[in-house]
Amino acid sequence: MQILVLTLFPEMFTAFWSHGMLRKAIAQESIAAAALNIRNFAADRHQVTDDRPYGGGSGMVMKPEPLAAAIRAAKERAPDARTILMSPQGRVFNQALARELAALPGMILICGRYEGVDDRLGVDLIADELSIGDYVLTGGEVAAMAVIDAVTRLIPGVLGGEDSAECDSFANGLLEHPHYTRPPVFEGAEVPGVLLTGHHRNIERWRLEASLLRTFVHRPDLLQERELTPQEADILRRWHDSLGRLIAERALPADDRRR
Ligand code: 4FV
Repeated sequence: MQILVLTLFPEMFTAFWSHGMLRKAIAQESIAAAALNIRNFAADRHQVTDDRPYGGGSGMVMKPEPLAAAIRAAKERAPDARTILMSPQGRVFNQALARELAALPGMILICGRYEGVDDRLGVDLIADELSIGDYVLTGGEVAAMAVIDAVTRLIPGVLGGEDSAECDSFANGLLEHPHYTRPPVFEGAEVPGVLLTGHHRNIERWRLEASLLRTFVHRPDLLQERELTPQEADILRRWHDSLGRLIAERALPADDRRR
Protein backbone atom coordinates (compact mmCIF):
# COMPACT_ATOMS: atom_id res chain seq x y z
CA MET A 1 0.00 0.00 0.00
CA GLN A 2 1.21 3.54 -0.80
CA ILE A 3 0.55 6.10 1.95
CA LEU A 4 1.07 9.81 1.32
CA VAL A 5 0.34 12.38 4.04
CA LEU A 6 -0.23 16.05 3.22
CA THR A 7 0.65 18.18 6.24
CA LEU A 8 2.25 21.45 7.37
CA PHE A 9 4.39 19.40 9.81
CA PRO A 10 5.94 16.44 7.91
CA GLU A 11 8.60 16.06 10.62
CA MET A 12 5.87 14.81 12.97
CA PHE A 13 5.78 11.60 10.91
CA THR A 14 9.52 10.96 10.79
CA ALA A 15 9.61 9.44 14.27
CA PHE A 16 6.12 7.94 13.91
CA TRP A 17 7.01 5.53 11.13
CA SER A 18 10.58 4.72 12.15
CA HIS A 19 9.55 2.55 15.09
CA GLY A 20 7.85 -0.80 15.73
CA MET A 21 5.29 -2.25 13.36
CA LEU A 22 5.41 0.67 10.89
CA ARG A 23 9.20 0.54 10.61
CA LYS A 24 8.93 -3.21 9.87
CA ALA A 25 6.07 -2.70 7.38
CA ILE A 26 8.16 -0.14 5.47
CA ALA A 27 11.30 -2.31 5.61
CA GLN A 28 9.44 -5.33 4.16
CA GLU A 29 7.73 -2.99 1.63
CA SER A 30 4.22 -3.85 2.83
CA ILE A 31 3.74 -0.08 2.74
CA ALA A 32 5.57 2.88 1.22
CA ALA A 33 5.00 6.04 3.25
CA ALA A 34 5.92 9.70 2.74
CA ALA A 35 4.84 13.05 4.19
CA LEU A 36 4.60 16.05 1.83
CA ASN A 37 4.71 19.62 3.14
CA ILE A 38 1.64 21.53 1.91
CA ARG A 39 3.64 24.79 2.24
CA ASN A 40 5.88 23.65 -0.64
CA PHE A 41 2.80 23.91 -2.90
CA ALA A 42 2.03 27.54 -2.02
CA ALA A 43 2.90 29.58 -5.14
CA ASP A 44 3.40 32.98 -3.46
CA ARG A 45 6.77 34.26 -2.25
CA HIS A 46 5.81 33.86 1.43
CA GLN A 47 4.30 30.41 0.88
CA VAL A 48 1.12 31.43 2.73
CA THR A 49 -1.18 28.47 3.42
CA ASP A 50 -3.88 30.08 5.57
CA ASP A 51 -6.01 33.23 5.62
CA ARG A 52 -8.79 34.94 7.56
CA PRO A 53 -12.29 33.42 7.28
CA TYR A 54 -14.83 35.06 4.97
CA GLY A 55 -17.74 36.21 7.13
CA GLY A 56 -15.39 37.02 10.00
CA GLY A 57 -14.89 35.03 13.18
CA SER A 58 -11.85 33.80 15.06
CA GLY A 59 -9.04 31.67 13.75
CA MET A 60 -7.73 31.06 10.25
CA VAL A 61 -8.72 28.78 7.37
CA MET A 62 -6.43 26.71 5.14
CA LYS A 63 -6.29 28.24 1.64
CA PRO A 64 -7.60 26.05 -1.24
CA GLU A 65 -4.82 26.68 -3.78
CA PRO A 66 -1.81 25.15 -1.95
CA LEU A 67 -3.95 22.20 -0.83
CA ALA A 68 -5.33 21.58 -4.32
CA ALA A 69 -1.80 21.69 -5.78
CA ALA A 70 -0.51 19.33 -3.08
CA ILE A 71 -3.37 16.86 -3.65
CA ARG A 72 -2.81 16.89 -7.43
CA ALA A 73 0.91 16.27 -6.94
CA ALA A 74 0.15 13.40 -4.56
CA LYS A 75 -2.31 11.87 -7.04
CA GLU A 76 0.48 12.02 -9.66
CA ARG A 77 2.58 9.85 -7.34
CA ALA A 78 -0.27 7.58 -6.24
CA PRO A 79 -2.97 7.62 -8.96
CA ASP A 80 -5.06 4.80 -7.40
CA ALA A 81 -4.90 6.12 -3.86
CA ARG A 82 -8.05 7.35 -2.12
CA THR A 83 -7.83 11.01 -1.01
CA ILE A 84 -9.08 11.28 2.58
CA LEU A 85 -9.49 14.50 4.61
CA MET A 86 -9.17 14.00 8.37
CA SER A 87 -11.94 16.09 9.93
CA PRO A 88 -14.62 16.01 12.66
CA GLN A 89 -17.22 16.04 9.84
CA GLY A 90 -16.00 12.70 8.50
CA ARG A 91 -17.26 9.11 8.90
CA VAL A 92 -16.27 7.97 12.38
CA PHE A 93 -13.30 5.64 12.04
CA ASN A 94 -13.62 2.11 13.47
CA GLN A 95 -12.24 -1.39 12.92
CA ALA A 96 -14.62 -2.11 10.06
CA LEU A 97 -13.43 1.04 8.26
CA ALA A 98 -9.82 0.04 9.01
CA ARG A 99 -10.45 -3.29 7.26
CA GLU A 100 -12.05 -1.43 4.32
CA LEU A 101 -9.05 0.89 3.92
CA ALA A 102 -6.53 -1.94 4.34
CA ALA A 103 -7.79 -3.38 1.05
CA LEU A 104 -6.99 -0.18 -0.88
CA PRO A 105 -3.89 0.21 -3.11
CA GLY A 106 -3.17 3.56 -1.47
CA MET A 107 -4.28 6.43 0.77
CA ILE A 108 -3.56 10.18 0.51
CA LEU A 109 -4.33 11.53 3.99
CA ILE A 110 -4.92 15.29 4.18
CA CYS A 111 -4.22 16.92 7.55
CA GLY A 112 -5.99 20.20 8.23
CA ARG A 113 -4.83 22.84 10.68
CA TYR A 114 -6.42 26.01 12.08
CA GLU A 115 -10.23 26.09 11.91
CA GLY A 116 -10.21 23.72 8.94
CA VAL A 117 -9.82 23.75 5.16
CA ASP A 118 -11.67 25.84 2.54
CA ASP A 119 -14.87 23.96 1.68
CA ARG A 120 -14.47 24.38 -2.09
CA LEU A 121 -12.02 21.47 -2.38
CA GLY A 122 -14.49 19.26 -4.22
CA VAL A 123 -14.96 15.49 -4.36
CA ASP A 124 -12.56 15.19 -7.27
CA LEU A 125 -9.81 16.26 -4.86
CA ILE A 126 -11.25 14.87 -1.60
CA ALA A 127 -12.96 11.50 -2.11
CA ASP A 128 -13.58 10.72 1.57
CA GLU A 129 -13.62 12.32 5.04
CA LEU A 130 -12.74 10.49 8.25
CA SER A 131 -13.07 11.45 11.90
CA ILE A 132 -11.33 9.59 14.71
CA GLY A 133 -13.93 10.80 17.20
CA ASP A 134 -16.25 13.56 18.34
CA TYR A 135 -13.68 15.94 19.76
CA VAL A 136 -11.57 18.74 18.18
CA LEU A 137 -7.84 18.40 17.57
CA THR A 138 -5.50 21.26 16.63
CA GLY A 139 -4.49 19.36 13.53
CA GLY A 140 -5.33 16.26 11.49
CA GLU A 141 -1.86 14.70 11.97
CA VAL A 142 -2.67 12.73 15.11
CA ALA A 143 -5.84 11.45 13.42
CA ALA A 144 -3.88 10.43 10.31
CA MET A 145 -1.40 8.55 12.51
CA ALA A 146 -4.22 6.60 14.18
CA VAL A 147 -5.58 5.60 10.76
CA ILE A 148 -2.14 4.66 9.38
CA ASP A 149 -1.38 2.46 12.41
CA ALA A 150 -4.80 0.73 12.53
CA VAL A 151 -4.81 0.10 8.75
CA THR A 152 -1.17 -0.97 8.29
CA ARG A 153 -1.35 -3.69 10.98
CA LEU A 154 -4.23 -5.29 9.05
CA ILE A 155 -2.18 -5.65 5.85
CA PRO A 156 -1.40 -9.37 5.46
CA GLY A 157 2.16 -10.17 6.51
CA VAL A 158 2.67 -7.03 8.59
CA LEU A 159 1.83 -8.53 11.98
CA GLY A 160 4.03 -11.60 12.59
CA GLY A 161 2.59 -14.91 13.92
CA GLU A 162 3.11 -13.82 17.55
CA ASP A 163 0.58 -11.02 17.31
CA SER A 164 -2.18 -11.55 14.82
CA ALA A 165 -5.07 -9.23 14.10
CA GLU A 166 -7.49 -12.14 14.11
CA CYS A 167 -8.16 -12.06 17.83
CA ASP A 168 -8.21 -8.27 18.05
CA SER A 169 -10.78 -6.29 19.99
CA PHE A 170 -13.58 -5.64 17.55
CA ALA A 171 -12.23 -8.36 15.19
CA ASN A 172 -15.38 -10.28 16.11
CA GLY A 173 -17.19 -7.14 17.22
CA LEU A 174 -16.51 -7.88 20.92
CA LEU A 175 -14.06 -6.36 23.37
CA GLU A 176 -10.98 -8.52 23.78
CA HIS A 177 -10.62 -10.99 26.70
CA PRO A 178 -8.20 -10.08 29.49
CA HIS A 179 -4.52 -10.98 29.04
CA TYR A 180 -2.09 -12.41 31.58
CA THR A 181 1.62 -13.32 31.56
CA ARG A 182 4.24 -14.40 34.11
CA PRO A 183 4.47 -14.24 37.13
CA PRO A 184 1.56 -16.60 38.02
CA VAL A 185 0.93 -14.52 41.18
CA PHE A 186 1.32 -10.74 41.16
CA GLU A 187 0.91 -8.89 44.47
CA GLY A 188 -1.38 -11.68 45.64
CA ALA A 189 -3.46 -11.75 42.45
CA GLU A 190 -3.45 -15.12 40.64
CA VAL A 191 -3.89 -15.89 36.97
CA PRO A 192 -7.27 -17.59 36.22
CA GLY A 193 -6.57 -21.33 36.68
CA VAL A 194 -8.06 -22.46 33.35
CA LEU A 195 -5.30 -20.53 31.52
CA LEU A 196 -2.66 -22.73 33.14
CA THR A 197 -4.34 -26.03 32.13
CA GLY A 198 -3.26 -26.08 28.48
CA HIS A 199 -6.81 -27.29 27.69
CA HIS A 200 -7.33 -25.21 24.53
CA ARG A 201 -11.10 -25.71 24.17
CA ASN A 202 -11.71 -24.71 27.82
CA ILE A 203 -9.34 -21.76 27.40
CA GLU A 204 -11.13 -20.64 24.21
CA ARG A 205 -14.49 -20.93 25.97
CA TRP A 206 -13.22 -19.00 29.02
CA ARG A 207 -11.85 -16.26 26.73
CA LEU A 208 -15.12 -15.98 24.81
CA GLU A 209 -17.07 -15.76 28.06
CA ALA A 210 -14.67 -13.09 29.35
CA SER A 211 -15.04 -11.15 26.09
CA LEU A 212 -18.84 -11.33 26.26
CA LEU A 213 -18.86 -10.23 29.90
CA ARG A 214 -16.58 -7.24 29.24
CA THR A 215 -18.61 -6.24 26.22
CA PHE A 216 -21.92 -6.68 28.07
CA VAL A 217 -20.67 -4.53 30.97
CA HIS A 218 -18.62 -1.86 29.16
CA ARG A 219 -20.01 -1.72 25.60
CA PRO A 220 -23.50 -3.22 25.44
CA ASP A 221 -24.02 -1.10 22.29
CA LEU A 222 -21.58 -3.41 20.46
CA LEU A 223 -23.81 -6.41 21.25
CA GLN A 224 -26.74 -4.63 19.62
CA GLU A 225 -24.73 -4.25 16.40
CA ARG A 226 -24.05 -7.94 15.74
CA GLU A 227 -25.60 -11.42 15.70
CA LEU A 228 -24.80 -13.90 18.45
CA THR A 229 -23.11 -17.14 17.45
CA PRO A 230 -24.79 -20.30 18.85
CA GLN A 231 -21.93 -20.64 21.35
CA GLU A 232 -22.33 -17.02 22.48
CA ALA A 233 -26.11 -17.38 22.76
CA ASP A 234 -25.56 -20.52 24.83
CA ILE A 235 -23.28 -18.62 27.23
CA LEU A 236 -25.71 -15.69 27.59
CA ARG A 237 -28.62 -18.08 28.08
CA ARG A 238 -26.68 -19.76 30.91
CA TRP A 239 -26.09 -16.34 32.54
CA HIS A 240 -29.74 -15.48 32.05
CA ASP A 241 -30.88 -18.74 33.76
CA SER A 242 -28.49 -18.37 36.68
CA LEU A 243 -29.50 -14.72 37.10
CA GLY A 244 -33.13 -15.80 37.02
CA ARG A 245 -32.53 -18.41 39.71
CA LEU A 246 -30.56 -15.95 41.84
CA ILE A 247 -33.36 -13.39 41.68
CA ALA A 248 -36.02 -16.03 42.37
CA GLU A 249 -34.11 -17.37 45.37
CA ARG A 250 -32.62 -14.19 46.78
CA ALA A 251 -34.75 -11.21 45.88
CA LEU A 252 -36.56 -9.59 48.83
CA PRO A 253 -40.29 -8.98 48.25
CA ALA A 254 -40.71 -5.52 46.68
CA ASP A 255 -42.43 -4.05 49.79
CA ASP A 256 -39.75 -5.41 52.19
CA ARG A 257 -38.15 -2.30 53.80
CA ARG A 258 -35.41 -4.24 55.66
CA ARG A 259 -32.79 -2.93 53.29
C1 4FV B 1 -10.21 15.59 13.58
C2 4FV B 1 -10.96 14.61 14.23
C3 4FV B 1 -10.04 16.98 14.04
C4 4FV B 1 -10.35 20.10 13.13
C5 4FV B 1 -9.76 21.44 12.87
C6 4FV B 1 -8.02 19.80 12.80
C7 4FV B 1 -9.19 19.24 13.53
C8 4FV B 1 -8.28 21.27 12.70
N1 4FV B 1 -9.68 15.06 12.48
N2 4FV B 1 -10.84 13.46 13.49
N3 4FV B 1 -11.67 14.69 15.37
N4 4FV B 1 -9.42 17.83 13.17
O1 4FV B 1 -10.46 17.34 15.14
O2 4FV B 1 -10.07 13.77 12.46
O3 4FV B 1 -7.93 21.70 11.43
